This record gives sequence, structure tokens and C-alpha cells, in this order.
Amino acid sequence: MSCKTFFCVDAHTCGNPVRVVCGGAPLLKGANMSEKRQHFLKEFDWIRRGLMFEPRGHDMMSGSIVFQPSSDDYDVSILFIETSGCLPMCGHGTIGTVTVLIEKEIVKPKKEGELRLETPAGLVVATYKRDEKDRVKSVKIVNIPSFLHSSNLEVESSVLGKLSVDVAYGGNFYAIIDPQENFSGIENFKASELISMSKELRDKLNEKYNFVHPENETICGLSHIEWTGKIIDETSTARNAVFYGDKAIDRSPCGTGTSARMAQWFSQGKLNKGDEFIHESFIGSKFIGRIEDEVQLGTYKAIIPSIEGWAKITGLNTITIDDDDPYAHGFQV
Ligand code: PYC
Repeated sequence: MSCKTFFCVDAHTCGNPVRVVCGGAPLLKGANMSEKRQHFLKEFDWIRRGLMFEPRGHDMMSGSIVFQPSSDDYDVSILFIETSGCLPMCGHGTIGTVTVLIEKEIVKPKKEGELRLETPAGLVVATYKRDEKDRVKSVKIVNIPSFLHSSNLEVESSVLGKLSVDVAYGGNFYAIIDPQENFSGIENFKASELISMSKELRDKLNEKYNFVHPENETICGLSHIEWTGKIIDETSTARNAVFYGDKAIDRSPCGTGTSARMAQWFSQGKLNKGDEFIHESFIGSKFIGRIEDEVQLGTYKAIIPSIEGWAKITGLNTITIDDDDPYAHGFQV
């Protein structure tokens, strides 16, 4: 019998959970976080399932495991864990992780106000501001190059009928479904209805098309569906409801989903370098996005997006995974 202990700080970013594993991480092999992610998936995925699935987690659970950096170029390395797997990049997860690492003094930044993060998708630079109580007030992350992968792909929904979707990359591949003849916008749907329609569309799009990152073939497959619709607050630019895992709608505006959507708008000429993009989530929480730069990524005209948001710590959580427990490695219903 063996019992493993994980020292976690639980938080949420704009309403979406982030469980940050600060102690108990396995030793991973690999020259960088992308290679270490492959090693984790092969040998240690039970840790993700145990910490994310019921009975220790839930459908929306998401988080990160913190590692020593692979090189002096970084302050810290991060592996993202979620109900769906190990994402190459997670925006709300990064904002929550930075808040935890700074507020709980788990990592001492080389430069005050900045953390250089090694993620499986590449370098992400985070800057943070403190409030008068010295807590982290907000975190801005400069994300990896994001691009529109394809436009107007056709997919048939058994509920809605024929849909036209764009696919964009912002750290994960997103099918963006904007209002159109057969879809009137997220304001007319419950979260449970969006969830029940999303999985079919993701499966069909992955069956029909190939989504592979031009520089890293381990980043492949469409993982998220980003439904859009009318804003609630008139100061916002746009609103979304992002489906992930098997049953989750992101409570935050989704950092990688916001990056993907900014890349889509950039390609459509609706957003330029320097423009701000205030993105509202399904529950009305907000991220401030911005196009920091334009770059070429293979054949794609990409953007470097930044995302700014806030997170709050909700508690300290020492979690055990005991082989003796029939649900040691979690379950999904
Ligand atoms: O914020 O990038 C994000 C994210 C991905 C999945 C859920 N949130």
C-alpha cells in the first residue's frame, strides 16, 4: 500500500478553479517542459486524475504543478493539469498560479513584479501588481504566438444543424462558434445546453480536420469549443462561453480562448496591434486582452497577445491519494 501527499494551494481566477500543487510533484525527465509533459502523461497521469476528478476534484477542476525551472532563463516551470488532460498552456491557470506563488512566497522572482514561466507551449512572461495589503491585485501574462488556423469550417450539429466555425490557436486549439443562422448566441442558452452540444462538435471537427501546431507536433487536436454572443456590460468588447474537458464551461473568459479569439479578430481586420479587447465570461467576469505584437509563425500571421486578470486564494489543501482507496485515481460520471 502506498499513500502520496500533495501540498496544494486552491484559488480561483475570475471564478474558475486553480489548484496549484506546490509540493509532491514527481521527478520528470526531459530537456524542457514540453518533453517533461510527455513523461508526465506516460507515467504520472494518475496524479492528474486523482487531483482533478471526483472525489477530490470536480468537472471544472483545473490546476498546475510547479517545478524547478529547466534553465536560468526562467523563474519557475509549470505543468497544467485539468480534467481533460495536460494543456500546453492555460491562461486562467497561469494567472492563478502566479498569484499563489507570489502571495505565498513559494517562488522568489529574480525581478520584483515579474515571473518568467516555462510552460509546455513556451515562455510566458507574467507581470503582477500588488494591492495596499501586499496581496496580488492583478496579473498580466504575455502569451505565446496565437493565430487563426482555419476559417469557415463546416460541421453539423444534431441539435442546431449546419454550423460554420473558425479554428484558432491561443495555447490550445479553439473552434470559435459565432452567432449565425443556426446559432443565436450564448445569451439564449443555458450552460448545460452548450455543454451537451459541444462534445459532438469537437469529435466531428477532430475526425474531419487536422489541427497541429506548426512548430511542435505534440500540440495537436481541437480541445475547446468557444461559443460567443452578446455582451452583458457595455464596456466589454465581446463575451464567450468556453467548453473544456467533458462537462465544463469556463467561469473565466479563458486566457488561451481570449488569445485565440483576438487572433481571429486580428485576421479579420477587427483588431490591430495595441488594441484592447475586454472579454467577458459566461458569468460576467472579465479579462483585459491586448495585441502586444505581430509575428510570423510558419505560414501563419500570428499575434503576441497579453491577458490581464485577477485571482483569489481560497485555501490550503493537503490532499492524499491512497492506493487503498477504490477511488484513489478519481472517477467521472
Ligand atoms: O484560461 O486558458 C485558459 C483555460 C483553458 C481551459 C480553461 N481555461
